[in-house]
Amino acid sequence: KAITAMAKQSVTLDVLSYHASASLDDAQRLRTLRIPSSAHFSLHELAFDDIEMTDDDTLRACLRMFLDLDFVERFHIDYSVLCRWLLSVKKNYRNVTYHNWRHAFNVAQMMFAILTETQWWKIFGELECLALIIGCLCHDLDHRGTNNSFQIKASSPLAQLYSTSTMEHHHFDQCLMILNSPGNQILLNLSSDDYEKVVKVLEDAILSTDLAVYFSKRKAFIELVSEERQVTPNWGECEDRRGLLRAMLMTACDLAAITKPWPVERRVAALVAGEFFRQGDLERQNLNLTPIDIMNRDKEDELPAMQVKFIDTICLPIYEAFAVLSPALQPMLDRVKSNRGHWIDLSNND
Ligand code: 5BB
Ligand code: ZN
Repeated sequence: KAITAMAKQSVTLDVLSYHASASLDDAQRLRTLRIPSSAHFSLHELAFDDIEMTDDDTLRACLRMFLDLDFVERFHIDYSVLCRWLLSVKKNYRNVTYHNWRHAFNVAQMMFAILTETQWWKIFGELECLALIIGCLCHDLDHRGTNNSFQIKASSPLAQLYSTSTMEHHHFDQCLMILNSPGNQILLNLSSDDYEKVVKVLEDAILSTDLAVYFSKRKAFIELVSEERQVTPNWGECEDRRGLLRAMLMTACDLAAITKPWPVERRVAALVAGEFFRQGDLERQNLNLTPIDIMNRDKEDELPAMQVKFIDTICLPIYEAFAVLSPALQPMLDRVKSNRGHWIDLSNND
């Protein structure tokens, strides 16, 4: 698997050349838009749905989150630069069915809602909250609608660059590139100490969205929750505990479609399935492989049963733990269970 330094450099250049910054004109236009309150957009709602929002609304909602969490004042973020950075982040998502800008926006909104409704923002402090929100917005940057195992099977340039957490390393790279692009440097006014801390937390947050990382940390998290029951103010003093909680929060927000009211969950599941099936088509056409069941269009009827398995093996454990940590998060768990009932019903009706 090892490649020479020179080959790696050319792969790096190939991968990095996709990056594009938003235009100054677009940023100036966004800068002049009025920003409605968080209540106007229902940004504190765990059952939030973005379906009625325009793209401009999603950008204004992001600005509202930055303003309400006090990031703009606290970190002396230049507002025009923030507008341009947001537009660049949005622009570096592709038009894939599920892993697009709307998914990133929904994940960030869920992080905002959890941090505010549980008051956990006090545990993390402004610096880590900033890294978490940036992390959510950037965590799937330049996703191609294909997963890590596809990159490996296709020997894609990305897989040559990173053999594990392939896509997640790439999302983080893209995130740093945008943060370092002229006119997009929202962290420019942080001290070099604070900058390094934010980038470290950001890297950890984005890499934590690899499900393999979730599985590796889950046991420790569930043990911690069974010992501690609730998040107490002294969690703020223990970096290990906070780190584990941040990683699990990223997964809980990433998978949060499963915690939404049934009409939202049903709609989003169809988008996930559409993206999986497209990867399956590519595997058949380009790699001459038979896709696994979840990516095989011929197995579409089994989708409800797959969702039940997804809920039981991946989702229930994490939302059960979060409902223990904060009663404010119980509604998420309740809706996962209710959605499970709907998927069970659908899996029986054929
Ligand atoms: C998930 C792990 N994967 C490597 C193999 C398949 N499984 S699964 O059997 O639990 C599965 C999950 C099977 C089918 C699925 O969707 C069919 C429409 C899902 C599934 N995954 N369903 C969902 O509603 C959602 Br949301 C997801 C998450 C999709 C993103 C995958 C990347 C996760 C990064 C944390
Ligand atoms: Zn994601």
